[in-house]
Amino acid sequence: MRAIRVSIPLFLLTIAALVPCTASAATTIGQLLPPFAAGSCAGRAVVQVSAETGTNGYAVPAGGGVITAWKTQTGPQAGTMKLKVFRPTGVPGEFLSVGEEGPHSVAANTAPTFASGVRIPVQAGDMLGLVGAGLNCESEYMATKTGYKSQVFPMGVDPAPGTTATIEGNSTGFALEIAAIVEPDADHDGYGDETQDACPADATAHTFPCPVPTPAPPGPAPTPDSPPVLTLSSRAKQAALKSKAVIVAASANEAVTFRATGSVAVPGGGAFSLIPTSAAGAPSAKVKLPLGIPKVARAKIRAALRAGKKVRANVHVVATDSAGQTSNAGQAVMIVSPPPKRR
Ligand SMILES: [Ca+2]
Ligand SMILES: [Ca+2]
Repeated sequence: MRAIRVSIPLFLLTIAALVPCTASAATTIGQLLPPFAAGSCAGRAVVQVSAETGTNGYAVPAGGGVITAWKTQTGPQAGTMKLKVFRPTGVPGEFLSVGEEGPHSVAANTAPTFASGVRIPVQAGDMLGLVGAGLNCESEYMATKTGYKSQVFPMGVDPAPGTTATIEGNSTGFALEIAAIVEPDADHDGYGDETQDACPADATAHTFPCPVPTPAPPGPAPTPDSPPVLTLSSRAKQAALKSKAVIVAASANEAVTFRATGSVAVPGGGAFSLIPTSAAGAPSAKVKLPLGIPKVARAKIRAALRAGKKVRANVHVVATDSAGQTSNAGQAVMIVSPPPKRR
């Protein structure tokens, strides 16, 4: 890079001509000032870390986006130019190479724009840089313009995208001849929403036809708005000693889980709990729920029946549907002696 400092007319060329002034939300960063014609660039990577107050900065503004075009200019020296985008890593002097485009040949005294195939997703705070070889790649400002600061990487170091590199030194009063268009990228798909993304609201597509949104999957089954209707249809008299259980028959108008409990009162022998049981029931299906009679109770029942006493069991069923709504019902069952065996 240069060493000679010369005075340059201070008419300031912004790059407003790079894009027509429209209502678009695209932003131009960087600027093209009169090229420093007395010096040429030697292929060194440079990043512009600040610009003079009141001029167009070289950093990506809040919101980030995608660089979709860039522009440079040179004076009497022709050569090649490559756009670089750098991101400070937080380590002093260290930058991540975010992206690049080029190099392109640039003829003397021209200011070409490059847009074909340019697509560099960027974040707020990313900074423009370049690698220029042979051409006038920067503008020398007056020594008082110390707001312009660039940082140079060691000779021969041009960090590939995705790699980091550390600068070798600083330079003030010089502005890189580089500017870029940053388009918004609301869906964060890496395609500029204004010229590259036909589906700016869909991160899965950037070309027509945009996918048709698929309807939301069906939700859970509608919640029953009323508790189940529970019906008990147990035999009123049961020879329960033979089956060793009091059998409850239950049904409901919807799918439920039955839970049956019960007790048996033995005259002169006490009261005993029956062994609870549970079972699932399909809509309107009769389900048999055997409530086991404990062995000690069976002996008492057998004795009571032989003495001609009446033994009664009380059973209780709770039906619970998928919504957690419940119904319950009770029934009395007489426990009787088994019919006499035929000879
Ligand atoms: Ca997009
Ligand atoms: Ca998209």
